[in-house]
Amino acid sequence: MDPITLNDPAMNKLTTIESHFLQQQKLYPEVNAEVIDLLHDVAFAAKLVRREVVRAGLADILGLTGSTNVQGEEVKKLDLFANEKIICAIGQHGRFAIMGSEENDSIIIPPKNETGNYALLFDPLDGSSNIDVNVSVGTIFSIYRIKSEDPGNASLADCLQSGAEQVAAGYVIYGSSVVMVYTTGHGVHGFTYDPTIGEFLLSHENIITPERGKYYSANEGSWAQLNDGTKRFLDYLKEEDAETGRPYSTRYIGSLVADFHRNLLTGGVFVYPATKKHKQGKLRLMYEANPLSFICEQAGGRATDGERRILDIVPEELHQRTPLYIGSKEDVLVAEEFEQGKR
Ligand code: P6P
Repeated sequence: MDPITLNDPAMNKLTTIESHFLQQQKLYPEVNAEVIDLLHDVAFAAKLVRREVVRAGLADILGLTGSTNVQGEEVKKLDLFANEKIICAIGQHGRFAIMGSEENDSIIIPPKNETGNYALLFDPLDGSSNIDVNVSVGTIFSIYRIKSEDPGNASLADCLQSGAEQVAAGYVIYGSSVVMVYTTGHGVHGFTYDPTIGEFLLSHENIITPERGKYYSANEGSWAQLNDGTKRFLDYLKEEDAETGRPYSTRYIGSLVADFHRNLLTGGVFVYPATKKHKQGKLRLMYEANPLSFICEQAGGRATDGERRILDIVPEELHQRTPLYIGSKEDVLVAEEFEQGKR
């Protein structure tokens, strides 16, 4: 039998996320080496978080949250565990100037002599309340170049940049498989984790989201709290109209990353508007809406707060919230027309 040759179809290409990062840097020299290093660290942290998330159901055996497990180790809430792993994985290499986390009230500054030129904003484990019922959850992150001349004096202002300033963004969805999706502004690429070799392997190259979808994601249990525009938009999606592919199907998992990821791949729209309970919306601008909006636009989709492009919003607070309409471009445009009373 002849030895396999490199152009043999059987030579299935296995591209690890690390080698993809390096390819991106060669193809796009403006993607700074420090950004690539940070992406490496995030991918590593994701592997550590995955290890615990996939066995979360064993908490009874391992020890309940806040207690100690059979090894005598303290068992942390998984979102706090994820938070610590990401901070340590990023912090240990001294590659960042400042971090902002959904779990930390204030910013995280490295030791003076261990700093880089970038800010990392992240939600370590969004939807963590779903873990107990084995629903997919996710890590979401944004990377910005700081504005401060001296990285050793980075401040909150270096975090409070509009989403359009992001140099990279991504998420990890811990579901039936674990997938990491990222962009450096040059397309959107997805990698599926192979636990047998401990690598994220390229599985979704250059993701493009459909112009129009067939799913909508909204918590209609909040109907009484919704404004008239949102109610009319949701009613519109339920009407029968073959030409516009209506009625759409409802898909609402209650875990942002899971709903976003499905809509990104299949097409659809996710709406979390301002409600009577969440007057500014529930979702966070800096480490949920901005990173997902960067990815969505890179994949050909659209993301607004019903009026403004999410990436144009100038943040005032680290943990500020925003209404979010995100997904297939045509669906989001229709949502905006209802929100703005044009339909
Ligand atoms: P509701 C999870 O708690 C979360 O932050 C997002 O992951 C999710 O999209 C949203 O809240 C669900 O909120 O009000 O519909 O339960």
